[in-house]
Amino acid sequence: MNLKEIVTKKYGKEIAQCSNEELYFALLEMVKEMAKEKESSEGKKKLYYISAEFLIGKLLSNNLINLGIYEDVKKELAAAGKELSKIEEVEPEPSLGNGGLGRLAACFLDSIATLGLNGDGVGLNYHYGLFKQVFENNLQKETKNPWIEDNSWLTKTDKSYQIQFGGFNVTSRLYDIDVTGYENRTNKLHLFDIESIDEGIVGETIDDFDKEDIARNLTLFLYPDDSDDKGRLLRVYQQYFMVSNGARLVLDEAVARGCNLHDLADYATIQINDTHPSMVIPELIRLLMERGIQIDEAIAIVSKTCAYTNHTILAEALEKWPIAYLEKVAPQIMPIIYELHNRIAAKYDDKSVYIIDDERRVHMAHMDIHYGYSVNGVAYLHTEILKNSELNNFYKIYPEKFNNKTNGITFRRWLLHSNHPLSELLEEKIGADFKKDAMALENFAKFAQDDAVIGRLLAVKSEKKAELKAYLKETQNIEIDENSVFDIQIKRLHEYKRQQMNALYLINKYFEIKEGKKPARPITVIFGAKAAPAYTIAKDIIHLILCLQQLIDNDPEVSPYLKVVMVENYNVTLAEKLIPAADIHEQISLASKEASGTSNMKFMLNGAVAIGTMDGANVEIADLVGEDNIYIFGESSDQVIEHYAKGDYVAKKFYDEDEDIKKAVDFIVSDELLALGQKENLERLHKELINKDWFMTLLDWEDYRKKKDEMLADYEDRKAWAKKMIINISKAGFFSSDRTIDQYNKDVWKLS
Ligand code: 26Q
Repeated sequence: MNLKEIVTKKYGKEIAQCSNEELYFALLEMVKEMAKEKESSEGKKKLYYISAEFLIGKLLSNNLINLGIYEDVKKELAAAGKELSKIEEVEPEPSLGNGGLGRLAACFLDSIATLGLNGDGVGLNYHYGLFKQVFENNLQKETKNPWIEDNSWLTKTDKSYQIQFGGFNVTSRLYDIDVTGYENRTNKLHLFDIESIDEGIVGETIDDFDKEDIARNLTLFLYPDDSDDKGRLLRVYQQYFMVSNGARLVLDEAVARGCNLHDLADYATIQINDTHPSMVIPELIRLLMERGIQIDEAIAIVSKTCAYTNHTILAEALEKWPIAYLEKVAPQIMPIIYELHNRIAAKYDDKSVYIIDDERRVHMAHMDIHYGYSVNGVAYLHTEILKNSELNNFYKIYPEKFNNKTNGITFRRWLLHSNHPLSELLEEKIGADFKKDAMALENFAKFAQDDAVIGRLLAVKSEKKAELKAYLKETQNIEIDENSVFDIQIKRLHEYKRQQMNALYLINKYFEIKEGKKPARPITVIFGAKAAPAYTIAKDIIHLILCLQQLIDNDPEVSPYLKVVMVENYNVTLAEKLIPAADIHEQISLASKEASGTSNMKFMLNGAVAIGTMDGANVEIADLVGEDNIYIFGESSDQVIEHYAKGDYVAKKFYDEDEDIKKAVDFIVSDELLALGQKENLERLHKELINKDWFMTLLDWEDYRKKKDEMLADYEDRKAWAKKMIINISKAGFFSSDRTIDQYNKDVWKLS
């Protein structure tokens, strides 16, 4: 049925008479119907991408684009006096992920379907997404973030399992979301839920529910960190629930396709997205044994079926669950984990590769590496660090298992959807090939000296800046100047990502302006970041930025030249507005700490220029665009790793010896800021920077400041800057997730 017919049937009226909400629900129905027609059962072997997070974002426009009907629907609505962009706003965003890892999983599903591969996602149906962030008194507060409505992208299926936990069991229910490929097949995102979930037990604040009542709370929340013990235990329950359901689904579907379980690896491959789903290994072994397969063979089968992706080198982020937790949650898999451990302990003396350590904790990543067939990092540098330092002891045992898969992003969402005018300009100049073959963007490079194209490109950027201005005014009552330089840093708030370094730069700029040294053009620095609720210093950094924002807004000497904005509740929807509007993007993590980063790729594709360290995928971006088209600063990963090894970085020395650093750092506890903020938070952050600064902010600060000033000066040569934009866009093709998925398929999954 077309939209008109659905609307008539559903509401008995014309499109013109419908509310935006009614039209949204009608479109949802239409998209689901069309997506269904493209479902496919083709392919003997099937991929299961199992992940605790799928940060899919809003789906309406994306599905319309992928189904090839976006323009037609837009026109049909316009003819009835309706605006598609207004209807988009009705859709709640499913924030089913924390950040990069979850968004990557969503981009991957898009590319898997777009390449026509037989592969589905498996995860959990959280009723509340990542908390909604609100600011009160310049502090972050967390509130609940519902997204499921009576009518949503979820389709209830008839699949259901009995999942056994220590002492009780629950009934699961599978819900599916269609994953439409770009002009290709429809795959599925399978989200498991429990039948007995009870949203009623959640109070006003997100922490206010009975955390022990697993049968009613299991899938209520996505966990933002591992800071409190009860929450941690709940997370283990979630993980086991996810993998037990996932493993059963894999086996059922394989059998339905003619698999006899001995040949499971010919029918299924499971990509484990970080260690959150690692229990799938012992669970699958257990289920195979239940179905009559001997342990040796069960282990061998699973070891040919599971592959592991690592997303972090921060030791504290590698999951190690106490045996006591696993015993409580899923005692039935413990004998298998012991067996897997004993086989390793019998073979190797080196305890660093054991699965169970002396403190009786299970190292999830170690289990994945020993009993999976592939281990990959997510950018060249990251994989090198895994091989040569972090996981070197494993690399020595299994060099053949290690491989790199540099992350990517789906151009459907991050170009075609979020930046229509740029897509149109590209299509006009280089044809439509880039939509399916991202490397065709290279052809845009030949316009680097073309004044007419430069003019058009700068006009596109201005248009997107004006759109962002209007959006922030309307939704957050924030006023920005579209003629200023837009410098944007959006990512989770973490000390290693060093938003605090950007803040110290701003303090320094504030001083300069006060002293009469005015920038060539006003600068607008925009932050977007959520901090994990229990991550104290991260919240203090948000507090500092919000206080700075207020201080500068209220200072008529400074505000005409500098504006600081921390947008509230940064999420995928906001990213889609912010990224196309950026002139400059900040990728300033301490070298060796950011596994890849993916916003760096999105910005580049949208014609923004990076200031960054040689970290994560920045290294590959720098290689591709060349040094004229990126602003690199700071110590290298080798130097940083050496500082950690020697323990020779002392923040206090930089503070004592550099006047500018001292002045900027001390401003955090100045009377001006204390008048706007909380003493406790600001003092804590001040102390942290001087006495600890684990991520070496002060080490790179001077270099950062120089680079940024150089960059802002270069921005004034608009033609030379536009050339940098063109080179960035034309080299972005490598970062299409279609390339990443093609490599996973050729090297790892080998689907036909
Ligand atoms: C772990 C235990 C308990 C509770 C929460 C967690 C948890 C949740 C989310 C641990 C890690 C995450 C997310 C990690 C993440 O997003 N990593 C990012 O992955 C991106 C995709 O590969 C990379 O680009 C980023 O560099 C990396 O930081």
